[in-house]
Amino acid sequence: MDGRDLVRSVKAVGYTGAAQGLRTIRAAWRRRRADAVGLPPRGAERARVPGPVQSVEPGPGGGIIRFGRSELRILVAVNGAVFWGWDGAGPEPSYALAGDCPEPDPRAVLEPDKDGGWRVVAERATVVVSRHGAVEVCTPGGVTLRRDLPPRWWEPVGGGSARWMQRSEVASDARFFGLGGRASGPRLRDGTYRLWNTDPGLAFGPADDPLYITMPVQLVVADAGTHLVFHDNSWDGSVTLREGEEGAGSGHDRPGTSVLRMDGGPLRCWMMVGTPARVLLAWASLTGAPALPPAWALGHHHARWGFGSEQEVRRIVTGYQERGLPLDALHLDIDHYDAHQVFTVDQERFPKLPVLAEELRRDGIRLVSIIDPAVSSAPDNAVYSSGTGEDAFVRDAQGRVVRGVVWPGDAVFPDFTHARVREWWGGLYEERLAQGFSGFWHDMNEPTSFTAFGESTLPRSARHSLDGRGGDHREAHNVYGLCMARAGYEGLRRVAPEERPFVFSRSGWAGMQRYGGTWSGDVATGWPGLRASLALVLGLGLCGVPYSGPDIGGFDGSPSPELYLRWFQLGAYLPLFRTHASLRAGRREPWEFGAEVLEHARVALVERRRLLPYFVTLAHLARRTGAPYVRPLWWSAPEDRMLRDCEDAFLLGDCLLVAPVLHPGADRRAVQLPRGRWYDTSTEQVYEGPAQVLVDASLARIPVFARAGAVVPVRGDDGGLELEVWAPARGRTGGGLVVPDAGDGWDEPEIERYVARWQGRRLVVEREGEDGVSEPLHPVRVRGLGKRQAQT
Ligand code: NBV
Repeated sequence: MDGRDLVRSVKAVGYTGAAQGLRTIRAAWRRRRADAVGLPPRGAERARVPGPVQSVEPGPGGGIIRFGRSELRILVAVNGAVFWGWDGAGPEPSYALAGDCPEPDPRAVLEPDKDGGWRVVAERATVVVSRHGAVEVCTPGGVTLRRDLPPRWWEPVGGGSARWMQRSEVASDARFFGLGGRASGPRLRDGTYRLWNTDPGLAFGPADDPLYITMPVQLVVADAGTHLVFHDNSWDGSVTLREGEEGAGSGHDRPGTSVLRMDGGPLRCWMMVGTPARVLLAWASLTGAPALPPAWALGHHHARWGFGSEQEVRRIVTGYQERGLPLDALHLDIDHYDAHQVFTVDQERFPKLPVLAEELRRDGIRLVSIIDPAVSSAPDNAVYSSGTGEDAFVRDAQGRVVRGVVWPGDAVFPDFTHARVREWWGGLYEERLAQGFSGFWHDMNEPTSFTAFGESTLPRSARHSLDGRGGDHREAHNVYGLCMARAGYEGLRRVAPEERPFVFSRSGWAGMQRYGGTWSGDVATGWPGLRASLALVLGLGLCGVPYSGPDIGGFDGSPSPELYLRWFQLGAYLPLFRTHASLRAGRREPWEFGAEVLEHARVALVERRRLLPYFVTLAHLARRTGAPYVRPLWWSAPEDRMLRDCEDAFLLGDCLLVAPVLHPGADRRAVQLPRGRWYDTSTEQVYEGPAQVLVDASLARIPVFARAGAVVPVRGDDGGLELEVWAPARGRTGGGLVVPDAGDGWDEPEIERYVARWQGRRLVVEREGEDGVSEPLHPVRVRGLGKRQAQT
């Protein structure tokens, strides 16, 4: 057992008592025994490479190239994405893809290349395959974006899934992002990143890896272009990244490298090239549009493990109301369950939950429920009986139901990779709706099962349906949370068809955005934790998951008033704006940190509420385009190397640039501004980018800039929508999109398009429609006309 496992199990025991400790010891032995008999022994292996090219078979969008010891299938799809798979691997079946594999592009054809190689020329990329199986993807201009060397396999002599390794080269100036939620990011430094969803067990900091969401998705940004590469394989694996080095004009550049090693499963990948926006659009068209959260989920949420009782919930809500602080959702953690059992309520401490929920709802506050996948195996547990009747629980290789240990004690795990089980589970949300809950917070779904030693998850030999194909936990582990999210989302669509489901899930995989979002998990209280939480949101957005946010204040411990406030100010500009903490941590209510913090937190809360229409617009645009709300500064200028390395600020949509304070004691901070004119939103001072500027960052605020010409939909004093227009520079125009939707249903609001332009000395704002221009549909407030040029 490694030290972390030990601490983790001691901690789990600490929360739930000594009996739990014994259970975790028994569970660890059970797990070890299950794998000893259930996993194929690792015997002798035979190494293999593709060998020389032998023949080709052109087909739609590409074709098949046969080598001595393998074959390569290439397909360019109509959305511009390129697929290739070795050893007969095709795009399906896949847990990442939203639907059927996209149609092949009929214009992409396989043709001979130099030196006995082959190539497929498509509109956005050319794929060149050497006669030994190296695969190179180039821009239409012929610049190489990525070069995969011929892969290598190690096959068990007695049969079974082969391990494999794929080494790739990228430009020497390239930067790596993605791989799911990585606390050390957003820029992924040299190192090895594991692909195995993991509950770190303890509150984590930037050095902890892997975490709850891993994905074989790399977003690579280089001078020559941006590409996203996705290895569609859910097995355990690792990626070793090494940034390249430029030879300062000597011509001896060293390329960046990525070495991907997988323990099994298919060697297949998708690649998309173009601008970041184009790449994310293609990614969303392949893996699905991000679910649209209901408008209330874009407001402020307050949570805590240990609210404990109806009285405590009322005390907190009154605390918000008496101080006039906006609150949109309150979350109930596992302590509202009866004996920690999912889909139950402790009737003593919450005797009339539906009544409480209804009262809160009338005050504009929704209740959100935690949902753990593990079901108590106590014989009188109703979910256990009904699941047993459905044969819903994961079994081991001998056919026995796998028993683990989670909060309720001995527990069993639904096999979410089975359609029938997903349907059964989804139906259980009806009970939650009847209790008055409006949103769902999926936890512990890596899945986590406490063990005194070894990995805190299910045995690798545990059997899963994998939607009829059959397989074991080595393949199912990483998609467990994704399939649970699907079960919840689809169940809610059935039982409450009129409302947009709100589901956010701690674990997940490529494609999880179809069902909702995620949050940071148990980020450690401390300044490094604050920085890690921004890294996670940015990195996940680049993997196609636009809705997430941290536990403001950190999960454990007690933040200093300054740290709490800085976290709060950052959180106010992130999609999920939620304060949360552990049972044993200090409080997280804004009034617990003194009068000064309360006043500054109030400003952040009020500003978030004012920006709500903008967040709703960003949510709609994310659904339509795959573009995350929170974007790195290089989003619109990936060729700007300074921006590529800038990790302490972000763009919120097209209009705003947010520069959080991530270090203690700051009263000013430097901000790297991209090209163009920017206004400091609190002083209206003008700055011309590209530039590095030094701005005030006293405790009262974090710097936020508006792009000149931006049209930001905001909530006016009367609650109606207003357009805040930031004056474009003279001679320039501005504009933006607005999606007016204050609801939580399925009505499709029409997108409004606005333009702002100078007419002599007057700034005119008009709505542009199919039938010409018209008056804006909302009151307009122009800002930045005072135009005070700052000294930079
Ligand atoms: O359900 C309790 C916590 C929850 O508050 C937290 O947000 C999750 O990430 N949960 C983890 C389980 C306990 C962790 C020690």
